[in-house]
Amino acid sequence: MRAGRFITLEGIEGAGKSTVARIVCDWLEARSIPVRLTREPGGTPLAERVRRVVLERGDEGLSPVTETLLMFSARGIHVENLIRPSLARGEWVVCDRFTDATRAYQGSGRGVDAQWIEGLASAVHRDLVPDCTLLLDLPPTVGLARARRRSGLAADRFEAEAEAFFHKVRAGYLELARREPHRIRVIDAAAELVGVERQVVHVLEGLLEP
Ligand code: Z5A
Repeated sequence: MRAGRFITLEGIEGAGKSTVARIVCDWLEARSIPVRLTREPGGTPLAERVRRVVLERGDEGLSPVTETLLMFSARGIHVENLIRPSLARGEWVVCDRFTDATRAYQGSGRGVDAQWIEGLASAVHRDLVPDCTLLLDLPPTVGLARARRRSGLAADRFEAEAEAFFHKVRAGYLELARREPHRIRVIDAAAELVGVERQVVHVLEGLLEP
């Protein structure tokens, strides 16, 4: 059986990843392609427990380095128990965030050393690299307004960050896309949903070409 493909979605808060993830899955299912939708941090019961720890706004501090380690702990659990087995069964895995999020949020956003992050990435998931990453790009003002309309007041530690933080994260993502243009496809996510969908379908059609 042909191994499945690994598609990830990235972007700042409120970029529309969850919405687009659903569109991607529906498009693949309509073509009888087996697909597994998942997310990070989380994706399995144990990794979802780590998600709660890392996102919760508690009294205790969490340094950028510790936050990075928690992201990779959740990722290790997720890769071993869900992502690799699904790909081996021939399923396409559609994952809402993966290691590019750590590069952008902890690396560019929080200033964690990029080489150290790469070392952790190769220790945790070695050769596993997404076949395609859809980077939903939009100005932080637009993303944050969408996210706040949806969920009201800031609920987790990231949603509580100031807009300046998301400018750094966005710049980090765009730099990753500049370095890996074949893998990371930039989608104009400030467009109306129908326009976003058109761009995404164009990329998916390219993936199915022999
Ligand atoms: N994080 C990290 O720091 N390091 C890591 O390694 C990983 C994660 C893996 C949780 O992620 C946090 O973890 C995240 C980064 C950090 N925090 N932040 N920021 P998450 O992905 O679970 O949470 P999120 O980024 O906060 O996602 P979100 O707010 O749920 O946004 P979204 O999934 O990108 O957007 P959405 O829910 O699809 O859409 C938001 C709203 O906009 C919704 O009402 C939609 O109906 C609407 N929408 C969507 N598209 C459009 C368009 N095109 N036009 C108009 N309205 C739209």
